[in-house]
Amino acid sequence: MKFIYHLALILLLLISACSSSEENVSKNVQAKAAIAGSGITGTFKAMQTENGSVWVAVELQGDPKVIKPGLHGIHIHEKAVCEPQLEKPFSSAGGHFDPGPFGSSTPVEKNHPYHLGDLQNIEINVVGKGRMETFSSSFTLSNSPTSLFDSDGSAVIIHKLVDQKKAGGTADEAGGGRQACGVIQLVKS
Ligand SMILES: [Cu+2]
Repeated sequence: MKFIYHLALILLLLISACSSSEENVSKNVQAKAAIAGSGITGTFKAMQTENGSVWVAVELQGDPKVIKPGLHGIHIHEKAVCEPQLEKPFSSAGGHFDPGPFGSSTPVEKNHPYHLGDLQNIEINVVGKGRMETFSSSFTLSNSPTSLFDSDGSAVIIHKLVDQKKAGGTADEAGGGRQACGVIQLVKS
């Protein structure tokens, strides 16, 4: 009887050890993107944290005549396709990332600014540089229904204008035209 008890205990310990090492793997998931647009470059970095939220940092530098000093909207968009040459640059990235149950990726629809991929604005200074750092609990980097690495991937988009975070606002109020884009990639450790 004592033997069975010990065996059960060992099995339990083994199972918990296995599951916690899996959790550690997903906690350490990291992502990056090289952001580029006409006269603008930058980086997007993300890491899944201990509590499941995702740390995000975006750095930009550009010609201040191109990327105007002030606030610019940043969102994660629904497809990993950045095409600057289109009539509407980077429209290939689709709408805002929003795979949730009420999801609609249209920037001008009532779900904005609560799309899962909506992020904080970035402030660009007078010499054309800016940094934005935030946490989001709206998406994951590891495998989940809200993972950025879904079948068509995701991209980060920098907008010409500030995102005024208005529900049901116009396209301009949600940041307007797209100035730069970066395909989000998993960082293999
Ligand atoms: Cu956007």
